[in-house]
Amino acid sequence: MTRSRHFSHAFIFDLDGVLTDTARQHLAAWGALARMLQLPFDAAMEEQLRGLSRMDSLEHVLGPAAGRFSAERKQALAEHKNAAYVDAIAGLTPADLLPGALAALQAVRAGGWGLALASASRNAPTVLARLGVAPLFDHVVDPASVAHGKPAPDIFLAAAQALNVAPAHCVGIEDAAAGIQAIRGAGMFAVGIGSPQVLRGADLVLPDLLGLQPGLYLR
Ligand code: B16
Ligand code: MG
Repeated sequence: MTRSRHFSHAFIFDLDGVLTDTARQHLAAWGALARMLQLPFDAAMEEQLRGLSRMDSLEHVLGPAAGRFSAERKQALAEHKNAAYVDAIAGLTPADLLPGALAALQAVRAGGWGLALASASRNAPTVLARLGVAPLFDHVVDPASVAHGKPAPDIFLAAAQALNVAPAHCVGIEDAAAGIQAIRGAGMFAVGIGSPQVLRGADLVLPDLLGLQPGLYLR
């Protein structure tokens, strides 16, 4: 759904790890799958998985063992992981918004700028609804509609196009290195949420959304 208006600028948010800490539940579900398959799963892999699509994440978790699994088995493993994730997010409420998230979204709306979601997650509409913030968004990109997942810029470009705002007038906000690469590839101003060591390449890195000042990043 796109609420159509004319926007001079737009803010395009990632979901998991930015607005809510569901990155934690994604990683726990992947860790459980790796243990079930007796495959290694370490802290470095956790960082690399952030923002990747479900099937790209699965390839990463399987690593060199990926060739041993048929396409059907991979599909079943991805569904197994998703079932664990869906269970884990069943009880999400607005209290699960990360600090500063609601105020950041409200500040964008108060500024009259466009607001879109560019999450790789097919569960994003459910998560947004449970967090109580779905009505604030002008557009939510369907990740199934874009050809290439993050780190490709496609999902951010699709958001800008839906809002009819030039990429140079958009600000993207991400917690994943792959997401920052996607935003930069789209030609947008990139705000990283997390650690500057991990989010190299971002125009600005903040520890959380509490310090977000949307009006400062427009060009
Ligand atoms: P699903 P984001 C991403 O969401 C997660 O960071 C990533 O861990 C997950 O694999 C991906 O969504 C796909 O999620 O399996 O629910 O479709 O960070 O882009 O909001
Ligand atoms: Mg994320």
